[in-house]
Amino acid sequence: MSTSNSELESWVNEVARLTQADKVFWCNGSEAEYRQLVQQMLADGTLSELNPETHPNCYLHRSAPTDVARVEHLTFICTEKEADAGPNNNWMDPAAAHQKIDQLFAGCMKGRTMYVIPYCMGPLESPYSRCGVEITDSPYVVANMKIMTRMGDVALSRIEKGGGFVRGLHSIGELDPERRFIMHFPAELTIKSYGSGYGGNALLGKKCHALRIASYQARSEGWLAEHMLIVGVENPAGETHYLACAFPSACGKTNLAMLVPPKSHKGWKIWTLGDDIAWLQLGEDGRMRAINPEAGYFGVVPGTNAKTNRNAYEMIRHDTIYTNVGVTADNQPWWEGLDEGTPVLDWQGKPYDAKAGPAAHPNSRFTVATSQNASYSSLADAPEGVPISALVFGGRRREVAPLVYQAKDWAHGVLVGAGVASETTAAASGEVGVVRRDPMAMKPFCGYNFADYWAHWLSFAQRSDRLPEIFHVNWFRQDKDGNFLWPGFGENLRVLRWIIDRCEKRVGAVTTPIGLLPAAADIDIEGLAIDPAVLQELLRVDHAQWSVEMAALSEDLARYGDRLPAELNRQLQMVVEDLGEKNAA
Ligand code: OXD
Ligand code: MN
Repeated sequence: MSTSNSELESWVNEVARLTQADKVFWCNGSEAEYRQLVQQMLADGTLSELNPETHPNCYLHRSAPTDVARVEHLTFICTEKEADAGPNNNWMDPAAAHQKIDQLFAGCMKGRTMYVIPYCMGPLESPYSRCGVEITDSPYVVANMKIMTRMGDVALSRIEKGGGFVRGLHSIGELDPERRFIMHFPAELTIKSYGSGYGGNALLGKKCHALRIASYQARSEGWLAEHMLIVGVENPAGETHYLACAFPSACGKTNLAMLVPPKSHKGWKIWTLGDDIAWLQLGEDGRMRAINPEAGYFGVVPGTNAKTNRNAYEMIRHDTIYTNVGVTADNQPWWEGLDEGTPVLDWQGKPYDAKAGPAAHPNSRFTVATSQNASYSSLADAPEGVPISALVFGGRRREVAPLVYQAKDWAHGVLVGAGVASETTAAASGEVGVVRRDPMAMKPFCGYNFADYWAHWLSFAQRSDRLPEIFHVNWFRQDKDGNFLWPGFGENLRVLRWIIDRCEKRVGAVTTPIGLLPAAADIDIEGLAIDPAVLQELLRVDHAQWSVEMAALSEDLARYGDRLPAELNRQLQMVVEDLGEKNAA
């Protein structure tokens, strides 16, 4: 017996029988275990060591070239009724899905070691945390899970105290895109993932558990599992406000979470709690509190440099696993946007040829412990989480969405979240650069029907009158020639300040049909070379464009039919009517 939890013990035995693994290895989560796994992967070529002088304890993993991103078309939510998964998900009947994927698992670990990884999502002592166990045949997954979660003995002992666990079964299989599925069985708190070693498909604690399964569980338990970073903004007087912000993949969540205040902002500090996922619960006082279920960052590498994100740039100079970056002649990791060094090998290990493509894959990643970040907040370990002042949605939009606006109230904020849309990036396979609706930045991650999810969001208004204010931001507005209108990065603090001032009722706003906007004078632009006309443009609401936007949103919401909460339609109609009146005026 490796555990006193008989349910876990019998599941592990059952999986060992099905997969015919050579050995079963229970991970204890120690440093020695991590080092031993790294040595094993260095020996078999799964990892290579990067320059130990410049990048101590940093390793490079090159994935299979066809296994570089999440695969949404192969990701399924398996509920008894198709309607419970909703039009936002691919659906498969649970019995059929088990049968299909178990055939792939049968015998797949012959000659391999099966690792059992007990993990805890969230601080070990927090009532908001939830545990899981991932079984995998990939030591790369074990090493990444060690960085991304609280795993091993500490998690196992929490599981053994009771409270249940999510079962995640993973095999890299043959890494064959034709034999690949990521399946979720929310009612059984079970995940089965076959054929991919890529983070989002293989590190099951992350997207599969902490978002898809957790969002389903959160609905029945009265909380929210969201694709949000958590950041603390401390002003020179020492007051800190916490914000949870949802952006679609690769829209700069990691950069915002560890923003470096610009020189003009002496005395301001940023505290990072999380860069990808927030679990939100109502505290006893009616305020919303957030924990980050993760303990590491699995961030996009390209574009990271000392100017765009100094904290990230520095934290990935040691004790980091790199996946799919290029390397320089002296074996340092290299990626597009690094601003130093020259690649000699690309992410596939081939001689670098600029004409043949980038050195680093656009979705190349770093895996690093959150505690390595200079702006890390120790409150990320607080069992009670942090109180959230504002929820902020955003997307990558060349036009339409202004720099920032505030929702009129909670219900309108739910509509604002439901209306999030963004130009696609390399984080998921598929076409890059097209506008895609991504409600609450959860399109790939909501484990149930969006209509029920919005109803769940709306229901919070009945449970508390101290909910956070809701905002929408867009750092990505461009002029006709494709130049960004807003400098972004550290300067985004100026927008966060307006958001906080609104929460504190320290500043007014201009009412428009889409929500409340700042007066240009209320965005502090001291020390910023920005033309006042550009700021006006950033804060302009183009009614004709917004009418088109609302029509597109209405069409999208109509896909949810009768299940769509009437309140969401009512909110939409109010915006549409307001736009109409303003157009007529
Ligand atoms: C991620 C994603 O990996 O959103 O965080 O794709
Ligand atoms: Mn993400």
